[in-house]
Amino acid sequence: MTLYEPFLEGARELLTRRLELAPYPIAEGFERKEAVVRGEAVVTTSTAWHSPKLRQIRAAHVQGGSALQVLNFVISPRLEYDLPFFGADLVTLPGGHLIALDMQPLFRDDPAYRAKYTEPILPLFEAHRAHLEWGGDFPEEARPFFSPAFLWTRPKETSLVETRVFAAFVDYLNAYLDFVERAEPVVHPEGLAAVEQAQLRYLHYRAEKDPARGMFRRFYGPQWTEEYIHGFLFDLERRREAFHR
Ligand code: DBV
Repeated sequence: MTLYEPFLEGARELLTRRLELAPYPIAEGFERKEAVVRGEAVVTTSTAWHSPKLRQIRAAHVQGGSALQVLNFVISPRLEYDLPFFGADLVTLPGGHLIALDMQPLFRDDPAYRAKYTEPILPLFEAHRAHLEWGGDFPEEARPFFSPAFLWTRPKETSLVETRVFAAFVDYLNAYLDFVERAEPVVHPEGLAAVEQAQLRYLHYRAEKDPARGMFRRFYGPQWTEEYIHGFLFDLERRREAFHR
């Protein structure tokens, strides 16, 4: 078992139990990609589903030995819902572990939005934060996209990832699925337009600033990497026509 396999399997199990899941199309060449880097195979696998309220639930899983493990897991709601994004960036590199876990708000500075989607999870955040030291600086420009419940930590012990981080991941995902269960479609045209603009802003930022770009380019080349980023990881810009009713 590699470090993040239980996270992906745990998510699969929860999502299967709580949602009506269907497979989300993955273009040829993205389901599995392999390169040999300094004698070691680095394999990237993609998994994706959708559900009646969630446009894309997707995972990118990079496995390249004990010093290179990444699970990036993002849920993008359908454009009819004002739900936040679910975002987990679980990264293990030679320098150590880096963990980002959040429900990223569409309208961070709107008090009503905050009351609806952030305040209810603050108790969870506080409970987990007590065991996971703040990870320190992160890019200033990313700040607007994170919620006040952003768990950001660089655990020194792998056992902390397997226990506390895993528990936080499951709790955040369950809390997210509670929001999904209760979500009602937005009906006002201005509301729908605001949701779409906020989703595009976020996904555009993620695609432009993807911290994995350098790594993927080194392993698999620039052409595959750009296609993977824009055609799979953050694909709304390219596919938005398909998601308009
Ligand atoms: N990050 C991704 C995707 C990845 C991925 C799609 C498939 O968005 C991996 C892989 N993240 C990844 C890797 C690193 C990070 C770092 C490989 C290490 C980069 C390196 O050190 O070379 C949160 N991820 C980071 C960092 C942050 C995040 C803050 C460290 C700072 C940095 O180097 O940029 N997750 C990241 C982020 C958002 C998020 C910025 C949202 C706005 O959800």
